[in-house]
Amino acid sequence: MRLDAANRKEGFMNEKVNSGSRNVAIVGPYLSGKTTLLESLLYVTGAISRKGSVKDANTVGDSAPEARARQMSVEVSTASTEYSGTRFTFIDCPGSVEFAQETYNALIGVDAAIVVCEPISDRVLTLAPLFKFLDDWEIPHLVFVNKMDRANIHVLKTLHALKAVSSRPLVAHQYPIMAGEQLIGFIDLVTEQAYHYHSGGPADPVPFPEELKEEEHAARAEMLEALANFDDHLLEELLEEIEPPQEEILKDLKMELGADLVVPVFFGVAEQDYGVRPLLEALLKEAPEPEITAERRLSKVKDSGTIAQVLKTYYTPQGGKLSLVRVWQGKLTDGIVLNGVRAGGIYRLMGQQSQQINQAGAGEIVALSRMEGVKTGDTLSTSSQTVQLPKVERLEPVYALAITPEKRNDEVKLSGAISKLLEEDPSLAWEQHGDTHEVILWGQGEIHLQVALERLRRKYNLPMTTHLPQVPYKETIRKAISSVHGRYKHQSGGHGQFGDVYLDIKPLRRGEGFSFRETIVGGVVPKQYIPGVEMGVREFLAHGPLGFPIVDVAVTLTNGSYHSVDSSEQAFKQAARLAMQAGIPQCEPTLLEPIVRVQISTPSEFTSKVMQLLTGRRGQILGYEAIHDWQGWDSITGYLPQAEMQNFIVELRSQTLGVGSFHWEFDHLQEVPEKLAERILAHSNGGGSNANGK
Ligand SMILES: Nc1nc2c(ncn2[C@@H]2O[C@H](COP(=O)(O)OP(=O)(O)OP(=O)(O)O)[C@@H](O)[C@H]2O)c(=O)[nH]1
Ligand SMILES: [Mg+2]
Repeated sequence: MRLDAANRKEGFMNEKVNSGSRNVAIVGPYLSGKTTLLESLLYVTGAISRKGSVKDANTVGDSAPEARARQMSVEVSTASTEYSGTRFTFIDCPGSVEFAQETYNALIGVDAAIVVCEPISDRVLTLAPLFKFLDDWEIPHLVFVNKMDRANIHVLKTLHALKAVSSRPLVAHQYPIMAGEQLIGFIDLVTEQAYHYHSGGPADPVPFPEELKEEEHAARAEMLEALANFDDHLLEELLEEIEPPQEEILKDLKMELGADLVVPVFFGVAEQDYGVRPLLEALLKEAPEPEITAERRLSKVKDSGTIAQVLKTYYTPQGGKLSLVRVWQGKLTDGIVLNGVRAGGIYRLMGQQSQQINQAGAGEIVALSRMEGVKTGDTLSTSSQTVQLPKVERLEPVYALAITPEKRNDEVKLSGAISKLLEEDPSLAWEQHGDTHEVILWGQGEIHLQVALERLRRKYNLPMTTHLPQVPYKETIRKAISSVHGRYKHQSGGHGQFGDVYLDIKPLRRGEGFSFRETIVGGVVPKQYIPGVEMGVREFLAHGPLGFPIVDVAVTLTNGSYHSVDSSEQAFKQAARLAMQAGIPQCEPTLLEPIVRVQISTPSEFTSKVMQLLTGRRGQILGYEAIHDWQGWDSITGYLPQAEMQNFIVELRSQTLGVGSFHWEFDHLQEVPEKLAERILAHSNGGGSNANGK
């Protein structure tokens, strides 16, 4: 660990002068105050003259109608401002787990992230997946403990809980000054200067509050010790009780934050702009410059041309495509050709507003228009060789709804609109189910799909109705039967129709599918008619007596007869169907249901609850173990009937503070228990719509 940390620090040793920009993502749990913090950052830096609020639905961050309507962020939103001569580009990310893909895709393009959380220790666990992502990608981040004006806050308990979920050491950068339960100021732990907040301006320096001396000293000593773990010189000073110079502390903070070795913590009230200026100061002085992030990301890239990466794709209400990109190297100029596509224009974004610019340099985050064929995560370059920087994995869809256009004629428009929707949001997926013929929209949860459907309505004028997807049940047989007879004889006008077959039908083992053989001797069924027999059998199997496709059966054509004039392939097909129709009901048809294999991740304190959840839904546990690179988390593997998967993610989240997640894949078909099969068949109206009975 120490070696690894030392290596990472290496890249940050060459201290650089402040360059012209910083790109910072604002992330954190749902409703912690990220959009409010962005509004405050824009306000105190003068980018906006009037502060909007989430309640009044007029913030820069939540400008999309779907976000305004819900008072929650549903996609990333970008805004730039200037502070002390440096351009800051902030990306306000949604906090809901259902929109996590947005956040992850954007995070890989920033120099640092502000993790906004509430001072409620019980909720801190919700930060665990985010901290893991930040540390896996080594994205420098600091914590802003917001809402320090709420009742019942516990600073120490919150810090303690935060330390438990972060794999990197947390270092308090400030000591909060409280009056009762209200935050009224802070002591900067580097300079030991105390400040009092007041509305409408920067905090005022005040004399050191002597009554806090002991706690402040303890907090400062803890910070210095954490920093000294990565700096032997500082360690020596501490051991020899030499007061380290402030510049040295700041330098260490910068290097260690930049290398994602430590996580500085700040406190504030975003709604009242408290703590927002100190945060800006820290970002300015301690967050890594864009060049440093680029050096790290491009370490293996040899190309010398322009390189940018797509962090988000938007389809604007006017129908134009905008690709939000981080410029890693070189510059973007008007009409630049990247990956063979000529960019329409370069824009700086401010929520939903965009301002056209002529060029953008390395280290900037801007939008390019009309990059057709280019997707979120793609690396764009002027080189003739393809460059691909690491990109974020696509989150697997875990929640599904079947959708139908309200207006029948809209069916043709649907696939074009959905593919644009998927470009904007790669954590959506869709399929036209082969068995049930439903169009199924897959995503991360109920709200995620609702938002997607609202976008379909608003942007593409495609109102949809939804219903629970049918479970793709199948049928099989339990018993074999020999020599079932099917004879088709038809005389209408001139030419007659004649086919006559005997079939053996027997069950196969689960998963073996279908096989067809013939044991005809003496040409009693001429060769040219045998494909017709197989066709008739297959057609019958597509829709069994219970209403579902039949699988795992073997059919053998053993005997038959023909007529030299009236027989045809068609007539034998009919004869085979008649034989199947007569035979299958005698073979004890049974219902099969799809079983998926799930792998669930959960904090270990919820493991037993999650196992109960699985078994309570007719699931079967195959095993569980600790996740080796994620302390305190378990992975549970099991089987779950697909019929029980519809709301599984909803329940799983409600049992695990919202952080449980799962991967799944189809595994096998299994007989449905008899009682349940009866219920399913009673609901399925003789085999047409086989809703899952929920
Ligand atoms: N008391 C208090 N409330 C705050 C503060 N900051 C934000 N809020 C309120 O918290 C709620 C959520 O704020 P948002 O800014 O939308 O939170 P968010 O983190 O952007 O939410 P999502 O993007 O949906 O995850 C709103 O009602 C805000 O008014 C604060 O400092 N103090
Ligand atoms: Mg928000």
